[in-house]
Amino acid sequence: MGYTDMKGHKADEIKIVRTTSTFDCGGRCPIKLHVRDNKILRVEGDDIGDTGQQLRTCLRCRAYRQYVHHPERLMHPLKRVGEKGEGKFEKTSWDEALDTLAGKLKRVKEKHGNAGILLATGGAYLAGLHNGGFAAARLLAQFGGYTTHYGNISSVGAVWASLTQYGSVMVGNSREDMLNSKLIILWGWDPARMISGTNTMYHLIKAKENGARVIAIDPRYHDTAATVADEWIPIYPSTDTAMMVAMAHVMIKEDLHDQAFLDKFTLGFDKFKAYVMGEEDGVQKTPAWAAEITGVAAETIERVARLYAETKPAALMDCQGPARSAMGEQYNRCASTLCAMTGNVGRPGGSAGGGLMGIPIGHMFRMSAIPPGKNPVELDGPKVKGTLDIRLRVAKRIHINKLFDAILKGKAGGYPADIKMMWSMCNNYINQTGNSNKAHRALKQLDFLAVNELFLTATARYADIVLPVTTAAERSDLTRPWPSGPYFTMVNRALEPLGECKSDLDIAGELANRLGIENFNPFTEDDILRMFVEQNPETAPLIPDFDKFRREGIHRVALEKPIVAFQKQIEDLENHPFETPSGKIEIFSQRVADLNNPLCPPIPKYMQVPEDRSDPLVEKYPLQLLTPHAKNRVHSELYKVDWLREVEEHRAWINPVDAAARGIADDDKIYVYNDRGRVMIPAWVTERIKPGVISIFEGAWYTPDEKGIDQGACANTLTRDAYSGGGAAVMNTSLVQVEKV
Ligand SMILES: Nc1nc2c(c(=O)[nH]1)N[C@H]1C(S)=C(S)[C@@H](COP(=O)(O)OP(=O)(O)OC[C@H]3O[C@@H](n4cnc5c(=O)[nH]c(N)nc54)[C@H](O)[C@@H]3O)O[C@H]1N2
Ligand SMILES: Nc1nc2c(c(=O)[nH]1)N[C@H]1C(S)=C(S)[C@@H](COP(=O)(O)OP(=O)(O)OC[C@H]3O[C@@H](n4cnc5c(=O)[nH]c(N)nc54)[C@H](O)[C@@H]3O)O[C@H]1N2
Ligand SMILES: [Mo]
Repeated sequence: MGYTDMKGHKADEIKIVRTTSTFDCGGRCPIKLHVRDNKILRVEGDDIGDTGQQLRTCLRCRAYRQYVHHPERLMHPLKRVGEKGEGKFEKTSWDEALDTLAGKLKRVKEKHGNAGILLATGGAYLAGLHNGGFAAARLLAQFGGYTTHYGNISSVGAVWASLTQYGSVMVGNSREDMLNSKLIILWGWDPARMISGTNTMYHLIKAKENGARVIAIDPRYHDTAATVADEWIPIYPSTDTAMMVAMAHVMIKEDLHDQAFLDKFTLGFDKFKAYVMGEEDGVQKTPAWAAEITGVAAETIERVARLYAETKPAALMDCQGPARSAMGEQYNRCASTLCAMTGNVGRPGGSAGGGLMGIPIGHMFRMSAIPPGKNPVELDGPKVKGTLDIRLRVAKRIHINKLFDAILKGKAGGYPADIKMMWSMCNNYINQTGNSNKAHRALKQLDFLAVNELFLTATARYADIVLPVTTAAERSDLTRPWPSGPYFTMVNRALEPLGECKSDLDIAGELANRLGIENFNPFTEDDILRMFVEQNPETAPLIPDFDKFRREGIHRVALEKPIVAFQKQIEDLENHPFETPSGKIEIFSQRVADLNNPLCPPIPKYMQVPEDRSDPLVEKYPLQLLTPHAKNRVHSELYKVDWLREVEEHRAWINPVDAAARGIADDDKIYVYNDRGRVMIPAWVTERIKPGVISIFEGAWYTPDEKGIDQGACANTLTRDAYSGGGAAVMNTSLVQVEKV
């Protein structure tokens, strides 16, 4: 293995390790790390591979070397010596750090009971089996239990919608199926930036070259639109459902919908129709009605409705950004309803909607939360049937976007426990959940916080103890590709742990010894991976040779034809019913009706919500704030990497009309603020955003100055810690005002 590189390093001094990262990213890139003297020299991308499919590495994995060897990476345990949040720490030993954490766990258990221990896991733990969440949950369950959160902050809206409508979260087609589409509607979907499966953009460009017409409906003229769209339709945030409902109106009125498909495969279309045509509430949901709400001209809505109904097959691609908002799940449900009305579900070149885009292959583990059942604190919770999501809600958990509110208010505020301490890993929640200033107050108040981290993040600054963990370059793991597959990836240890870093698994093991839990890690990191692949019904039939998989870091699944979600159901409903209670696509859901929650209508509906344009608060805060994901980071990860910072400066997108009205020129420093907080950020004055809307990418680190102004311009300084009826975290429904600094 190896070569002589430009600096004359000899081949035998360099080892090449095939691996992947574990970022909570929309892609999963196979990479080759060239390593010498425990240092990554360079990062190489994927080969063509035995299925002829090259999975091209994007900018974030290309910067992996700068991330792993970053000068600010934590190299030894820290204990806080300054105020919480101030960032003053001093070096401590592993023994002292672990003794402190173990001692605190024992004291809280004794004095307040296990429910006082809050375990916060995160987005990042989803990407790797050995990332902290699973080991810590196992440990704390054996220790008598803990309180934790439910509702993935990422995609609950879409999960709720898909489970309601289809009874399944595997609602996506493999991406090459887009080559069968004649029309592709990117409805709040920007895969050039958020990837959505490593090869998605490749197939989307191919589809375009193949003659597909592409329309983007988004408040922003995003990178994907700029690359492939024939048309951009700017829309006000949180109003998509109104446009979709009006499209249904056009189809029903002009008899463009596929009634035979609806009769055979769906339940409750008549109820939806009654709502759309105004029989339910006296309001006809016409294009003129929707134009007022959405800022999209009535003629445009009519034209898109006709085009979508008459072009076969057509793929309406809704995603999760608009769903991460107040009533966000209605957008995904309504998209699925349009997909059914046009008969595109289960058909090559069509789509099922639902926002998740997962295909049922390449998932070694599907957990989007710690599974219920093993945690003693939850065992006496009410027993309910229903989807995992519903069971988690009643299992004495806290909604993820209410984590800090729960710390502040405890049982008196209606939460399941009074939180005395928090152990946090694989997340940066002060930064990534709504209302960072409230989170700041909660973390100031909290008795004790321990954080397993790679960097001194915004959250870690409040910790009493910070435990330095290894990157995926320093350990072995299994990872999931973003749900497009079809391939499996393996993390191969390329480096010995840097500094004094330890893996989350080892940290849990050493704590177990201190808590008197015996035989906690009977298997090594590597044993677990082998057993997982060889014994898992998802992977065992597909990966016949673990050692080869391990060597190559990737196992690609050759597909004879594209995978199309629900194709089996559409071809043979009798033998393959949908996994819903009725066995059909549920446009009306009795399960939801039974919840009796006015914020959870049993058919998809447009509803006005706080902080949309109809809120009187618009007088004070006239701009709608969007908080999409940045191309040069994964949330708050990679924030410190210089190469990636150079890619794009953190600036707020603002339309020239809104900028001129406030005397703001391009690159001026501006304040963006509302009652929750104030950030300072340079302006990017651009016609790429709809007037009345401003956009700040999520993930920049919350950095309040002494006046409380967030100099880091974290988007969540401005968002609410709210969730909608179906559980979607409200990240894209906030009103703000802007002024020049
Ligand atoms: N580079 C990068 N890629 C990532 C991530 C990352 O942090 N960085 N994170 C990964 C993760 S965990 C996830 S969950 C996914 C997230 O993927 P998404 O949820 O799809 O991404 P977002 O950027 O939030 O939003 C997508 C688009 O929706 C638009 N949008 C927002 N609100 C509305 C609305 O009300 N109406 C309409 N029509 N459009 C709206 C935004 O302008 C944006 O263009 O991305 C993954 N990929
Ligand atoms: N306003 C707004 N907010 C959002 C969103 C939005 O669209 N708008 N998107 C939401 C979405 S989709 C998501 S998924 C969440 C993500 O929310 P988080 O999961 O909180 O975000 P990350 O920045 O990915 O934080 C992961 C942290 O884990 C650390 N880490 C990485 N690997 C390991 C490991 O092996 N062990 C340990 N112990 N730590 C590790 C990283 O250094 C990083 O600090 O953010 C949500 N927040
Ligand atoms: Mo996410």
